[in-house]
Amino acid sequence: MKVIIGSSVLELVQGDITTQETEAIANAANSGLRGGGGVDGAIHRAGGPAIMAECRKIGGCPTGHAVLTTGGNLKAKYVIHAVGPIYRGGNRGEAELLKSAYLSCLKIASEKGIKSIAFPSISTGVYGYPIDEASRIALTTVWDYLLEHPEIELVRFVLFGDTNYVAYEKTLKQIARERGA
Ligand code: AR6
Repeated sequence: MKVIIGSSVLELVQGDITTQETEAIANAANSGLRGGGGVDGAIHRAGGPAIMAECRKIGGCPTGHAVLTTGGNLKAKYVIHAVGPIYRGGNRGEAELLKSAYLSCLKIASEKGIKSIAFPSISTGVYGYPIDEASRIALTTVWDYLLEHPEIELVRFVLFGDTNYVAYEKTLKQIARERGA
């Protein structure tokens, strides 16, 4: 599914983020930037040791923020490591932190002149964020940002598996309807 926002494209695809040819891909990292399972593990495996070497130098990243490294052996030139919140019921500032994780990535992309970026569904795996709520935060944050930042031409959400894709598609359709798009 694809939506045009101003002069930019917001797109949902089902697939593996490590094979994307966008200029940057975002990672769902932990605050120690130590690598792990899920999409983080997949990105480090596919991108090779140069990514971890830079993560070690950077040392860490607070929840709700993001940092940039090389893409190593990936097709993407950069990885933007975002740290989403662990979901603890929803009353511990999770929504703001998740929004801030996406915004940090987008701001880094704008500053670096990165025109295309792919996102995984941050926090909805090991970190347990319910996907209906998380997808609404992810998609509204990106939508609002693209309205103000035409320098980013493409944002692609790469959803792992059918269920995740369907959840994002449902949310994006709702948002588009609400916004008359
Ligand atoms: N491409 C796209 N999405 C993927 C891929 C892939 N190759 N592999 C998994 N996903 P998670 P989190 C999806 O757990 O919840 C790690 O250990 C997955 O299906 O990767 O933010 C880190 O080191 C899910 O929809 O990230 C942290 O410690 C989404 O990516 C912690 O997990 C996010 O799931 C972060 O947890």
